[in-house]
Amino acid sequence: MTRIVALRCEYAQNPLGIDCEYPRFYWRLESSQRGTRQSAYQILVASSPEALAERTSLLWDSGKVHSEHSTHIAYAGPSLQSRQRVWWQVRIWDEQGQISDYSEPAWWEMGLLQRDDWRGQWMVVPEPEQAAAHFSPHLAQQSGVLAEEIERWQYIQAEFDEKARPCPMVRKEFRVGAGLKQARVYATARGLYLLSLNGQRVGDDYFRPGWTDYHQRLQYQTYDVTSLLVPGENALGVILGDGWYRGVMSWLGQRNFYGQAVQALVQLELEYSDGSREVVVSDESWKTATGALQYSDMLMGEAYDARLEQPGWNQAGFDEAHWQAVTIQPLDATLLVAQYGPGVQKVAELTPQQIRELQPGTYLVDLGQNMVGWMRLRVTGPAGTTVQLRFGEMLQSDGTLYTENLRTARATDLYTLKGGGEEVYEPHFTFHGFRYVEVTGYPGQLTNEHITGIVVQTPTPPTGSLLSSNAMLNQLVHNIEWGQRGNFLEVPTDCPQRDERLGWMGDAQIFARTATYNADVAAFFTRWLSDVADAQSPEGWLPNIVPSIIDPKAGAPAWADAGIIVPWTLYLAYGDTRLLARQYTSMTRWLEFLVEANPDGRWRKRRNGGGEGQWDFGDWLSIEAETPKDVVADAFFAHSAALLAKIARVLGREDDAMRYDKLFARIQTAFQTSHITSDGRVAGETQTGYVLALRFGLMPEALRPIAAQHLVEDIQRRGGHLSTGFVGVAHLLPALTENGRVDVAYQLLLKDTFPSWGYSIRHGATTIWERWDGWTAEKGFQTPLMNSFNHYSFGSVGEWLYRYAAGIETQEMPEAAFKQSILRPFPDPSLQRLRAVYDSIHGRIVSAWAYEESTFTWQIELPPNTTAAVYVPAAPGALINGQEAQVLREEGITFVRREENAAVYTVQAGHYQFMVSM
Ligand code: RAM
Repeated sequence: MTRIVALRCEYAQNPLGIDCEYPRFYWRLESSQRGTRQSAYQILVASSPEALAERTSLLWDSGKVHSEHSTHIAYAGPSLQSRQRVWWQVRIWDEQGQISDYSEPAWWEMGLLQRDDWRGQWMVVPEPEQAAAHFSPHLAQQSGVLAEEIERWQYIQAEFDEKARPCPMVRKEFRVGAGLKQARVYATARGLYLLSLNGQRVGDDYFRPGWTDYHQRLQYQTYDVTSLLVPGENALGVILGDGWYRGVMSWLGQRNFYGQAVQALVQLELEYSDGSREVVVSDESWKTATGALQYSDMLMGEAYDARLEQPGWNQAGFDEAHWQAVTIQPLDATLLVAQYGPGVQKVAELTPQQIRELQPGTYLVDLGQNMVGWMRLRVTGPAGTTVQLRFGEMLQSDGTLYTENLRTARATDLYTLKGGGEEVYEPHFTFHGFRYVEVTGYPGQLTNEHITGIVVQTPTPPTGSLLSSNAMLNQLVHNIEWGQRGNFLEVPTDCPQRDERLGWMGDAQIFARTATYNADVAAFFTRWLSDVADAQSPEGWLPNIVPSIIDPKAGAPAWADAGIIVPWTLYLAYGDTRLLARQYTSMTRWLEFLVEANPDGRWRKRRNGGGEGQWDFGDWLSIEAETPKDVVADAFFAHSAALLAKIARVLGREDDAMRYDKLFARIQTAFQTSHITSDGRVAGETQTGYVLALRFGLMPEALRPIAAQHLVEDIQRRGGHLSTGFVGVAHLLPALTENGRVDVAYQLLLKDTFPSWGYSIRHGATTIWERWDGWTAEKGFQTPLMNSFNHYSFGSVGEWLYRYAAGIETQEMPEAAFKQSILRPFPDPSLQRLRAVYDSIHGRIVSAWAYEESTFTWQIELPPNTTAAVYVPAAPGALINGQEAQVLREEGITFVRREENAAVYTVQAGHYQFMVSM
């Protein structure tokens, strides 16, 4: 019997408050039988669960649709109204025409779709007095650091101290009558907001309304607050933080980037059983004051003085006589959009592995894991005692906290006790990237019970797990996953700790495919890609950073190209053609903008904004190798053209596709003429040069073997070490594997001498480092000017682990998203066992192989409603399950052909085992 599970709408489980007119449905099939397939489906949509159950007055009945598709099925019923909640379920016919039961019902609810649905206004808070700063100076001056830079950091910090302001609170009391049926809050802010109702926090998400370019798009959130309300008097309370809106941003120390004054917009809608409605909105009747939050800044940290709390401020009956009136600004709702995907949430708690007392009252806490979030502190002591928490990723050689690499980011939280019992504190509007915490001024003995690491991120449900017989490799996988966890916070950030934390496009594109294996990042990237399109300049520039806060007209090769590469990657992983269509204008504008200035197929103009070269990164952070920037630029010019041709084809735009094919051919020729010699050498003769030429289809077919040989020789000359930077790294192992040198790929993977992935692991890394030489035994730390220990780019080797080592790959056309998988592992005896599990959008795919004496065993699992081309690695003459490859016959398996080192089969959904012996 086939069961239908995992119903999703716009990638979410029962989303509340969406503004997508024709949202899309997703489901998965569960079956214990081999070969289960869907031959048709029927979707029902109704206004209530009852109507759905009775199948009467349905809003939409798709009827029986003959289709195998179970993803991205768009709702096609009548337009839905603001606030409307609808219920849906689906049944399917299997391959034998058997009808399944209907799934459990699921729902989605529309947000506010019309501008005039908004009745609230912006509440602007009068600027409160400046907060006093009370820091203990800690910015150690160390030799080796550019003195001027330190001075600049100190200047920015001092300026912060001068200008930091307490976080305003706003409140409003209102009455709820009898017979309340349901209530929703629609809210957003310029700044960050924390909403409470009757003293209780609304929602479990953080840093709302999230980060978009607030000048172009501002998300609002929808919360179901029915259960928080009581008949009679109630109170709404909002605390406002600076956040991205006006807090300190980037190494430039920008402040008030989006605006000067924080503002809130709140609309509470009450619906009674008799059908009547009431609405409580932000207007001039709200009152404001400040309280315990002295300041809260994402980079600098937070200061909270519990003595200044205003108990009961967000509950009814509070005396607000001393509170001030807010001022009002009319609302233009044009920029408001519903939040897409979930907001930042707590995803884990970490207990310290070790707490050392450095001196009386000063402790050093080691969480054993470089993480992103904050600490929850429990403390008992006299009123007025201040506990200081400083955060860092590493320790200095004397065992004290290392913070210089945070640059301007002071990353310090201060909590001042109110006294009178145990107090529990967590910061509100800041986060840190750290493994170690220095706690100063703690009254009493600090133990594990008093301090806990709170890990936060934008929720992206894990979809991948990879386990091998090699402990170092397992740690690498762990580090890749934690690098992703720590940097998928609202936007794909480069790093989470120093004064940067920006949506660097180069990092995003190189890591995106790995990210899709590790976690369900569909909604996360879908949202961010609308920011990418927003960030495009009128002429066509895509920037290097999105949201764009540095230089909007400065698209560098391999950075700006994320605007094409990431949508394509999402298409591969999730099959999202609507996303491709949505981004299409942005992608073509970018490429045409380049073509216009570079008709000869060499990307020489429009490469770095002003042309000064400052934003032309080349193979960023490569090690002892300098790939010519022209090679990188032309390779990505070609790659973007090739991808755009594919994208056009997926979208059925054959004319465009042919045009971009031709463009690719032109760039390819230009590349070969300018950068490739007749004996297969790529200008610069670097690993990155070779792998880009090989992987992007730029190396003439006949020269591929010799080019691959040059690549391998370079690796060997370096004692089996890599030299790739951000641009080449993800392509290195795939290039070797595709060109017959999987052995070398494994050598690089498993190496632990410098430079290698293993080197950082041998020295205790728990996340991926920004630089191969972030720390070395010979030289210690790299310059603090740029040295993050949680930067995912080099973790992009994860893609190779899933796609090549384990061999879990999708067909691209006519469909992607593992509807038709290609299971083709590339094992190597240097690794005894590997098991990869990947929860694709169609369900679980498993590939697990092992070398056991003279047998190679491979187990696979394919989800219902999918098929795969399966490549069993077997040399000619080898027996598969005791039989010759050609004659192997089993239910669900069909022999297709013999390849040099593999027997190819078509396989239906199910579990299979292949034993290969000579
Ligand atoms: C660094 C960032 C990022 C990289 C750019 C070029 O400052 O951390 O990782 O993409 O530079």
